[in-house]
Amino acid sequence: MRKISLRIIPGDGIGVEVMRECMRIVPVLGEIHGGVSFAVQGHDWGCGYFLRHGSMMPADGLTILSDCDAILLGAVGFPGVPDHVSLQGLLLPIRQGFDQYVNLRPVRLLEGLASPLRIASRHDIDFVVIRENSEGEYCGKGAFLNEGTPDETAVQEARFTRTGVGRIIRYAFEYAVSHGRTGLVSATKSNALNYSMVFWDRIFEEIRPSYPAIASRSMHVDALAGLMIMRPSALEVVVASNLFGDILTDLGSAMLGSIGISPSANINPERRFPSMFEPVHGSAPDIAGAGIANPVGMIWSMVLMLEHLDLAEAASLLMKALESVLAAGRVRTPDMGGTGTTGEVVDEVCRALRSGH
Ligand code: GGG
Repeated sequence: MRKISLRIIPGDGIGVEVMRECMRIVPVLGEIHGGVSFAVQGHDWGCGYFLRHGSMMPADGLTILSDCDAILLGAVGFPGVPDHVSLQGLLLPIRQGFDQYVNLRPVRLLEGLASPLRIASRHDIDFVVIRENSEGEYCGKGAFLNEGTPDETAVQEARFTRTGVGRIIRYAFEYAVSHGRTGLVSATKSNALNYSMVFWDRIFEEIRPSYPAIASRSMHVDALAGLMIMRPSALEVVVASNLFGDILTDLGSAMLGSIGISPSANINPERRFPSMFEPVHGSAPDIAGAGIANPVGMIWSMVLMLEHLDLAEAASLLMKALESVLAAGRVRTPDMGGTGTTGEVVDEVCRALRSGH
């Protein structure tokens, strides 16, 4: 029996209830697989922890997490703690400390979802954003200068290294090759960002000749955002910097009809450290505690986690169960036009998983 050690950080707001409900899926996965069991250990880190202890997680948080097979994270941020404090205190130290330099975010319109876009077929929205996740605009460096004077200035650094840019672009090309994708777009803004994005583009140009079978090109991120809306079928794999990738994938979620749907995987491809899986959505304080948050992003993130753990069959069964529940459309949370609760959607997924459809 293979034993998987999972660490869960529900975090803040709807992260708590979404995680609580989705954890009911874990033993069902063990049941249907038969040869795997999951040991789940939770951590109450987040904004509540910050208000009690003055930090978002303990000083040895990364050491505590380091021996697990995977981390599941709910959501981070809540009124009372500034957003930059919560993000810089929990999410980013894990992503960067564990060198989870790939943030994989599929944007795929599953059957039963209603895109606000006018599209001919749901298959028109099916691409993956590979977001750089370890540096760039999220390096956290900068300064406030001349504070309290008329010359007050904020300087925000964006740090791009040859190693960091090269490995994410190569990963995106390799992803395209291994997933039968034939097109790749690199998001740039080199007209305005005359150092960082000129450098990004230069490295992209160095790497792309090694992948002649992939039709690759560079696009300014603003034009790319337009293309996502006007002709999403033109996209297969997008590689983007940390900030561009974050913004494009919130747009990607909106294309699926709700921010609650999209999954993400923060991956350390070399497996030197655990990887972390989290829905794209945030903590949604406005509906926190109401029991109506959409669990689809978290369930889909669990599918990505199972794939990363080389549990391909379990991943495919869970995805099939999720897709059949969405396609049937009997239970939906309000963001998807229904009146169902988080728990009711999870009940349906567990039922579908047990019955094999
Ligand atoms: N589900 C994770 C979460 O709370 N995300 C909210 C957020 O602001 N994320 C920023 C980011 O992914 O960079």
